[in-house]
Amino acid sequence: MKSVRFLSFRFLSLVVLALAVCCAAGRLGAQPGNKPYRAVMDIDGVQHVNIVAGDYFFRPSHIIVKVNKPVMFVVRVERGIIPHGLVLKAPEASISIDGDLSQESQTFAFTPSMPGKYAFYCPKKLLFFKSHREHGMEGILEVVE
Ligand SMILES: [Cu+2]
Repeated sequence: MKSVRFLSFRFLSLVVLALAVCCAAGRLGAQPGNKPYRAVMDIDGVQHVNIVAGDYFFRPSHIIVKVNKPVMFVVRVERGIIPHGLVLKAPEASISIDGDLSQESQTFAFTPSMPGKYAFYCPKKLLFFKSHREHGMEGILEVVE
C-alpha cells in the first residue's frame, strides 16, 4: 500500500514536471518577437509601430525605422498584473523615452536623428529579484538611412 502511494507521488511529480516544461516551451514559442519589424510609413508621414509588452517581453523586439522621419510607438501591456515600463535613452539620436505602461495604449513620439542601434527595455524590478530586463524584457530600435 505504501509503495503504491510512493509510486503515485513520483508519477504526479513527473506529470507536474512535464507540464512545467511544456508551459515554458509554449511561452518561448509564443514570442515571435525576434523577427525584425520594419515600420511602415503611413500617409501622414509617421512611422507607426504597435508594440505589445508582457511578462517578460516586447513584441516586436527588433524594430527598424527610417532616420529623420517621425516615429510613433503605440505600446500596451498584453495582460497580467505585473507593472511594466519602457525606457529608450539615446540622446545622441534625439530619443528620450521613459514611461510606465498599462493595458491602455500609450504613445511615445520622437524623430530619430542618427542611424544606429539603440536598446530599449523595461526598467521594472521587484525587490531583490532579477530585473525585467534581465528576464529578457528588452529590444533593439534600429535606425536606418
Ligand atoms: Cu517589465
